[in-house]
Amino acid sequence: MASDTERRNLPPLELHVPEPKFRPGDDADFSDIAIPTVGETRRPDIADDHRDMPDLSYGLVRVLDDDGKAAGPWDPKLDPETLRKMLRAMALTRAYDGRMFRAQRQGKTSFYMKCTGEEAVAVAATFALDRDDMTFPSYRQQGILIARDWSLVDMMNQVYSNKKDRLMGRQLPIMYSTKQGGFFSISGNLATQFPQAVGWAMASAAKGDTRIAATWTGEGSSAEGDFHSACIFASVYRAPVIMNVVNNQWAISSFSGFAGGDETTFAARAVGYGLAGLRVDGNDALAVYAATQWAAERARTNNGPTLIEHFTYRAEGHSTSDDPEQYRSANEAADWPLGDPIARLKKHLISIGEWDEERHAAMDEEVATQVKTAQKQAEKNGILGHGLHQPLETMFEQVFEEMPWHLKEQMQDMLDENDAANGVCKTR
Ligand SMILES: Cc1ncc(C[n+]2csc(CCOP(=O)(O)OP(=O)(O)O)c2C)c(N)n1
Ligand SMILES: [Mg+2]
Repeated sequence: MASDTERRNLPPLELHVPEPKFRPGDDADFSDIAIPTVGETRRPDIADDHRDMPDLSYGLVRVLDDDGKAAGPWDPKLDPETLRKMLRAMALTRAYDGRMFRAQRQGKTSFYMKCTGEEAVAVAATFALDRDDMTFPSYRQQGILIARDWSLVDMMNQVYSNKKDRLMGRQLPIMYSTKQGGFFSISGNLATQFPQAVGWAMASAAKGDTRIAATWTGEGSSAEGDFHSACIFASVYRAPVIMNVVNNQWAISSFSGFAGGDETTFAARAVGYGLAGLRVDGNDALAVYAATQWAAERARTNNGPTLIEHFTYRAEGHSTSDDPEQYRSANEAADWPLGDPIARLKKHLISIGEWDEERHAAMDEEVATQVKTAQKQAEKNGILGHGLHQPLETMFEQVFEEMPWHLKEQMQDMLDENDAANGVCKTR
């Protein structure tokens, strides 16, 4: 054992507290981010052993170069019609976000979250999945529902907690849930969807089914214990699942360094857990598509799960309750070196002669009208700004098959209190 005298010669122990590189007022400079050229990150065979591909966790799968040309081994070589559909779904997602954000500012709902700059992560991945594959999203993948042509009116009914809200006002606005849409209920408890997705995938395999699961979490949430237990289960049982970490650099006001992003890549966690890992340019719709297609094929052929890090940037605030100007440099979004996913796919389509500025402007108008029309229809069912549209009892119902006595008692207390508050007199 060291004596006190020996200890005196040791430096005092220190903790490292990560600091973001830029704060409000600083000029953000991303020139130190290593961006491999298109084609530099190889594409292994889908049946290759995960032990033979640790380099993929440190590379960056890219297809679109700065001029909008598609190249390299990951080019999914999609036909122009599919590319245009993907572009439209991303533009519709952005238009929907813009409209719903404004609705919150107008007092029509209490809360909204945009996915600006991250549209490719959900939309392009959904295009690469089968319609009946099961998705376990976080709150920033509304693009999945839009890519699956889900009704915007139905989504808005949930945001407005109105009388047609299929969740009957029991969820925070934007926490959609639809079994028919293959879209698992979003949970406010971060990362819970990860073990749920792995469990669903294990059940699919146990039943001899052919459907796979895909799940998404933010990089900040990947520091939760649930993320890590999900990785272990996925690896041990080779569950048919795709696990996406959306590294948009920020978790509200905490930068990615607090989740481990300063020390290594998020994809590199795959190496430690014995999973295939891919690091992907999340603003390149073709790269997201190609990586998801690779991982889906791998899962579907019993070659195991894949952890995909989507390297992207949260271009706007965390939610309607956030003001990013308080904690990050104002020019970060505009200077993000991987650009904007919609602008990049548009440029690609133009470069192959399958699109032009006029068609793009017309598409933008069409999606804006589509969203406006849906909004009018949804508002006929009520808006949250006008109060509750569901009976208070729904708060207690549909949880237990048989409501336990203590909940019955609490429900009655609530109804009595509500009556009293409304001046309803009861004679016994
Ligand atoms: C278990 C848990 N911890 C904390 C929160 C509060 N919270 C909500 S969103 C958020 C940030 C998550 O950031 P990230 O995972 O990077 O996802 P992003 O918002 O960037 O998409 C936090 C801390 C929560 N909802 N649940
Ligand atoms: Mg984040």
